[in-house]
Amino acid sequence: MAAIDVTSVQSAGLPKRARKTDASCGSMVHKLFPTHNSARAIACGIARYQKTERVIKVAQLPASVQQYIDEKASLCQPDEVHICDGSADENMRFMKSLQKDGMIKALPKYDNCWLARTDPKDVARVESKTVISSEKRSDTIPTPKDGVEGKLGYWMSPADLQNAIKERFTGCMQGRTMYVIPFSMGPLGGPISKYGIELTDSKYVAASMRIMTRVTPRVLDYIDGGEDFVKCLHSVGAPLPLTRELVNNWPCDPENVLVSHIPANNEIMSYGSGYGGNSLLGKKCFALRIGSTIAKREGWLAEHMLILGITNPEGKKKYIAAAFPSACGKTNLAMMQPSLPGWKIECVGDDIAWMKFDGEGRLRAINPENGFFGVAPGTSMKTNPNAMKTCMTNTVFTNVAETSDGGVYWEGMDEPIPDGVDITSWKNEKWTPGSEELAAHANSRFCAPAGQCPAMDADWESPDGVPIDAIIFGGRRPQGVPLVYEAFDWRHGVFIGASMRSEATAAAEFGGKKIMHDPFAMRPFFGYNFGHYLEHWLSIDKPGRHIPKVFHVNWFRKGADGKFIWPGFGENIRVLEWIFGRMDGAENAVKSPIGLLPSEGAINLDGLNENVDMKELFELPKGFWQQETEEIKKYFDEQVTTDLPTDVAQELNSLKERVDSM
Ligand code: OXD
Ligand code: MN
Repeated sequence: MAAIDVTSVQSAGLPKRARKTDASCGSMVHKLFPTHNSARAIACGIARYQKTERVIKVAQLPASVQQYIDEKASLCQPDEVHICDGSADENMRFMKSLQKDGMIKALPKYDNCWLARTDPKDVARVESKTVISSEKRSDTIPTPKDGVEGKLGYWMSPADLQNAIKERFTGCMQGRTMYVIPFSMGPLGGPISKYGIELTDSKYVAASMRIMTRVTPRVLDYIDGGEDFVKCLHSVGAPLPLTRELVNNWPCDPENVLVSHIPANNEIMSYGSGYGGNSLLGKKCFALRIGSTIAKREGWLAEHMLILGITNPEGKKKYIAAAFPSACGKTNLAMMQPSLPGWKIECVGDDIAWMKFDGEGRLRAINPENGFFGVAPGTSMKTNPNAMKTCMTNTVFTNVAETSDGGVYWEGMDEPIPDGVDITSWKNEKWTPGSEELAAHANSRFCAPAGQCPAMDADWESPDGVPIDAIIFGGRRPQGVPLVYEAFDWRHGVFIGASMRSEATAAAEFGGKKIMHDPFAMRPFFGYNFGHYLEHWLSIDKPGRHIPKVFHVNWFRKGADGKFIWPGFGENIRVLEWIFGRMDGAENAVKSPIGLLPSEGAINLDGLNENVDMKELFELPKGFWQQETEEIKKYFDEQVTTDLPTDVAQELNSLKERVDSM
């Protein structure tokens, strides 16, 4: 590593507070970093942490990691650098310190559970400020039709991104500590797993990353051994002294949020938000956006999918991956308690699947995450008892309401509020049942360790992953789309994924009930041009591979009375039973213009308490499907244009012909 002039470092890179204490750190600097300079700032921080028992020194890190920290510390100018060891002790120190800062509260009703309230301006992913940067625009997004706004991601040129980064990140950590988080996505050392280093100035993020990923210094050994790592930089954008007043003690800079990705460097830089997918960079940024670009290069799939194991009453087991847009009940499905006797569902993951073909041509999937960042409202002992049991210990809640007896509350929790117990809303205001305001924000979350879920599959941490026999696509479709149908083949399945649509979600900044296109449930998460992504999916079908069957489900169809026709939740096992049978070679499907439907009586309704109008549930109104094909055509023509693979265009034409002759 080349020596750099210390004077230039002092004037350019060193944080103010470190500059003041330079003298006291001098000898340490020389001991740890005989030639390397801006590491001086780092060394000052390290000196402090040497008082604790577990100390990892920057100088002990792999050179590539040192270099990364060094570069970003020079830019962000933190006062201190702390390398996280991921231990429970360290985490407890973080929690106590966050509590002291008024950023979280203990929830004494449960065991090691905490509540954070955010600035109400920082409550969701900010898609409009999420960008991918590449030399060529067309590597990131398809070129939309003239005069049409592209909806398949945002591109930023490398030069513009550099300016935006400089503007935002220079000095953004002054007065704060930079936490270095070594983390693994997937079981450590597994053939599908990948590693990351997140640098953040938020202890809340450090604590949440410890739940959501595997945070351990052992990651550094793999990097030292030659493994690459994804570079993740995050700042809340609130250097000290503060220039704006904190709301709820939640530092952020909502006006200047930027969540940026550079696939060519395996790099993520996120500024201004402390919330969820904007700041827990292992999740959407790494596992999906950067992950999908790595997967394309290396010939595998990084998808917004849950993974579940399904066992029939005879003890036969299969695994399914399923893609649903946010807020379609993915977590509920992944942990479902089946209503049919003898059936068992076990959870491998609730949000993301990394899938790779093994040497025998089987598609194997891992859940790269280690925790659940689940939407709280609507979760109850009735809808998802496993999630409720999971989040009663070691959980960080964000933006839920609080009860005066030290517990949490949200819409749809379905639990009576005991007499004398008061509720404080996510906005920190007194809340009474029946109030027009929400008690919990619609995108309020529980962040809980996956290992605590009673429904976890025995193989959920298998490094080689579990074999996938079916892929399900789904959406929230109040009209026209039947409960379930099967693709004719892989190519048709790819088309079904490409034409997915669903009602908007609270997880992003959109409101309302608009039906949005959300191909593969990946619209906010594509790391590269959607047309190229489709080519990649089509290329999966190679001789010698066991290609999964593809299905589409819709639990959300409404009847003429405006009510859901299908009861959903644990009753969805009836649909999975049919899918299981199809995977197993059952001949109980009939051809329809849109795909294969369950033949009459093939969906088991035994013991179903409600009277379900199966005819209405499976009806295919010609007018609806004509309009649907028109919508899909318009979307492809306007958004994907010349990047649409011919195979997908042909599938659309065939669907149109079949629908026209209905
Ligand atoms: C999520 C999402 O998982 O928005 O948070 O999809
Ligand atoms: Mn998701």
